[in-house]
Amino acid sequence: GLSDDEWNHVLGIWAKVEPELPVYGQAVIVRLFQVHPETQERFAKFKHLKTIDELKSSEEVKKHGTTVLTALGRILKLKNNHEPELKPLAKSHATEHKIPVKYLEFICEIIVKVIAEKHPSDFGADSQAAMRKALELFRNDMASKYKEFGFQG
Ligand code: BLA
Repeated sequence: GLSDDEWNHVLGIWAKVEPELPVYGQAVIVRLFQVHPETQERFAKFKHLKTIDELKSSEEVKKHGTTVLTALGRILKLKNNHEPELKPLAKSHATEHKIPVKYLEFICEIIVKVIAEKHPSDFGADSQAAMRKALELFRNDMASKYKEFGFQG
């Protein structure tokens, strides 16, 4: 787990992200699809979006981005006790969406980058390191739940 100090860093920057969740969510999903186009193919509902302008102007992309960051925020706020929130998410991702752990790594790295771009002065080295650690904990616990649901990830 993370220390109290590390969680304070994580939740401190998250409090700055939260008022603009849809803006961050949209930026994260658009970037994910740009940098790792194979991830877009996992979404039946986004297959018709071909250009960057179509992605950026899609209300559905913004909505999905908001869903993702809302769920992540709930998990982060539970700190080291995120199991109840994580389990249903791991289940859907293992059995329905079948999202490899590698893709979780992709999106987590993009989340850190997008926050760093939008909050250059509030997201220093210590905060970034703490956020990376929290996201690693999230991914590791997703990966072990995946295995419980019979998905190798
Ligand atoms: C759907 N993803 C969801 C849902 C939530 C999240 C809450 C809706 C409920 C559910 O189906 O369980 C949450 N998604 C997250 C979180 C992250 C995220 C917390 O990306 C990352 C921090 N899911 C992934 C990744 C992909 C992905 C990396 O974690 C794609 C590469 C895909 N999530 C995905 C898909 C759906 C989904 C395909 C269903 C979308 C739909 O058709 O509505």
